[in-house]
Amino acid sequence: MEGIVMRSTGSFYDVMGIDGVKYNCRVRGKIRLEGIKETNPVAVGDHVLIDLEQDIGSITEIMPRRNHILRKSVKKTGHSHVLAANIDQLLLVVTLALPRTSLGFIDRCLVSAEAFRIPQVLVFNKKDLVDDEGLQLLEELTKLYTGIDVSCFSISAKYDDPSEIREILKRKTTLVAGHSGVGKSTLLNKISPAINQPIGDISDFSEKGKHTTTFAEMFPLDENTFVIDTPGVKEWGLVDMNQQEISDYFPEMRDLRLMCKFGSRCLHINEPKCAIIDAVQNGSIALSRYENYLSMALGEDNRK
Ligand SMILES: Nc1nc2c(ncn2[C@@H]2O[C@H](COP(=O)(O)OP(=O)(O)OP(=O)(O)O)[C@@H](O)[C@H]2O)c(=O)[nH]1
Ligand SMILES: [Mg+2]
Ligand SMILES: [Zn+2]
Repeated sequence: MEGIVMRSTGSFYDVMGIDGVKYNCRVRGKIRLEGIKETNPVAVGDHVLIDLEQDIGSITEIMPRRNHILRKSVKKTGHSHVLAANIDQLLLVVTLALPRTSLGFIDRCLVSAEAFRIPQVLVFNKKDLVDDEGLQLLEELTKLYTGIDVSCFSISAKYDDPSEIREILKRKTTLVAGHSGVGKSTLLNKISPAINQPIGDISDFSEKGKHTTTFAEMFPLDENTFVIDTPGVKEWGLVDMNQQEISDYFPEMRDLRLMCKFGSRCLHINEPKCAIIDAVQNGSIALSRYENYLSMALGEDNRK
């Protein structure tokens, strides 16, 4: 029978069969996807074939993926983790307070999604906790990211009506990601009480979340509408990309970089007549974006 992987624990999978029933499955034998070294061969969102002869189903085949999104494992070198397969957009939940998401983290997530050609949406959550200074920053960031075609929303998932966000989910499969404690599960529960995910506290000491959601799980909202709640991540390791490629994944640099004197060999670090450096100096490319570009191009660590 054909089905979609709704939840993965790494050894067990919940697969929704085309009959609408959820089956608990394991992977039988070795399933290999060509060219990818992954810690998890089967991901949430995968279309699979299952064999239901035993009391526990077996996943026997993964159908070709339309796309997937990977994050490099920061602990194990050379390993990548598929966050989900067959998705239409990434919804990145970030916060300016409790915990504070860094712009470096935001840009790494956006670049990763862009590398897999997955459109991105930014949700600034916990608006109720933001002071006047924070509200000004929120306004600036909204302007910055809207300017590079990332849709931005600000909300307090705890108190506000999320209908605007529900609207952009329609007829799409959306991967919801972000640091632990930013309110991903709170937002999804508000969007649909049927989701009913557990919610965690924020540690008083570190002001960080407590990794309440432990496995990625997909929930149906309406017909052809799915959302995937994921465990919070601390760092977002970029998958291998060469230095030239990185500026391709910054939409504001993509066309401009063709104007650099050294053309495609320019890495926009300190080369003469660099169109990107000029644009940073005249303010048409945001300094924070350029600094995060540099940290990625120079291969600095992912913890910023
Ligand atoms: N003040 C305020 N608190 C919020 C808001 N949204 C979520 N929270 C709180 O933030 C804490 C963490 O929320 P979760 O929804 O569990 O966060 P998460 O992103 O799913 O975290 P992980 O599952 O650990 O990745 C809870 O105490 C929520 O009540 C908000 O808009 N305002
Ligand atoms: Mg959660
Ligand atoms: Zn350049």
